[in-house]
Amino acid sequence: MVQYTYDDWQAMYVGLYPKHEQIYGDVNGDGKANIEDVTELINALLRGNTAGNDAADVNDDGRVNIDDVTTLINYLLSGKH
Ligand SMILES: [Ca+2]
Ligand SMILES: [Ca+2]
Repeated sequence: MVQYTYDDWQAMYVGLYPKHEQIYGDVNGDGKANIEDVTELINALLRGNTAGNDAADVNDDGRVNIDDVTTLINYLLSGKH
């Protein structure tokens, strides 16, 4: 039986799940920024569980709040995505 080291497992994991580039405003992580992300962001705020979701901090000020919803909506309306 083959013995795998930690490094082997890590290499395999990285191969299976390459670090994808984070898409601006992609709160739900489906690879696109759209109205669903606004919904997801609002729901996350209402649930109070926005921790650990960097994408939820749309305006990148270190906090997740209603300003990020506004920023995301403005970004989507701007058509720059
Ligand atoms: Ca999305
Ligand atoms: Ca923010």
